[in-house]
Amino acid sequence: MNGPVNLVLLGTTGNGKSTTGNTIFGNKRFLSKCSSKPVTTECQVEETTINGLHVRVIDTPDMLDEDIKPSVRDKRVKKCVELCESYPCVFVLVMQVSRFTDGERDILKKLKNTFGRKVNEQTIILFTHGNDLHWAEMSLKMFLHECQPDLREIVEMCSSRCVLFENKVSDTGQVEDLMRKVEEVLRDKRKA
Ligand SMILES: Nc1nc2c(ncn2[C@@H]2O[C@H](COP(=O)(O)OP(=O)(O)OP(=O)(O)O)[C@@H](O)[C@H]2O)c(=O)[nH]1
Ligand SMILES: [Mg+2]
Repeated sequence: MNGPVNLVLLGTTGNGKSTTGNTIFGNKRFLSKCSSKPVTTECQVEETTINGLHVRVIDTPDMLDEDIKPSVRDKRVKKCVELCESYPCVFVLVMQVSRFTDGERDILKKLKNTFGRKVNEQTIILFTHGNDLHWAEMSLKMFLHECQPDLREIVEMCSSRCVLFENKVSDTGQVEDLMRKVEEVLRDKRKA
């Protein structure tokens, strides 16, 4: 068995971090719900083995929003960084495909301040609400081709490592796509 590797789910509240975690496991490990308030308030770690790779999935509360009280934010960041120290990390930046917010414009800068300047080399962008694209008859490639410059810059900084998830359907193909990108990041990290 290879690993362990930390798969760290990051991003704006409500984008689907916890639900994505549940899709990875194929069952409900993390609390996720429709809510006007943030749902996850503490990091939660769950472990599994996927294709022989020992994976520690770390679900996180939003740590990047500037409206969060600094003392709360610092505590969340400290806990997450501590959890990340143990093993190699792959960061999964969870975004809603149909919604790019002002607060997300400099999300990569915030991630660099938190996890180090090379964080982009270990980051995969995971777009949720994949059915929105499906209904618009658009592929992820088309979406990225037409997306706004700020988002394109983030994608390019992460070497276009993007995956599309629809958490409302159980399709193991999407988890396989994600794991292929995870292997890619780990391979590049070993070469570096
Ligand atoms: N239609 C659709 N809904 C989704 C998808 N992913 C997540 N959701 C819904 O979005 C809502 C928020 O999802 P969560 O997983 O709780 O979001 P989160 O990022 O963990 O939010 P916080 O814990 O508050 O930071 C829930 O109602 C989910 O069912 C998706 O791919 N498609
Ligand atoms: Mg959550």
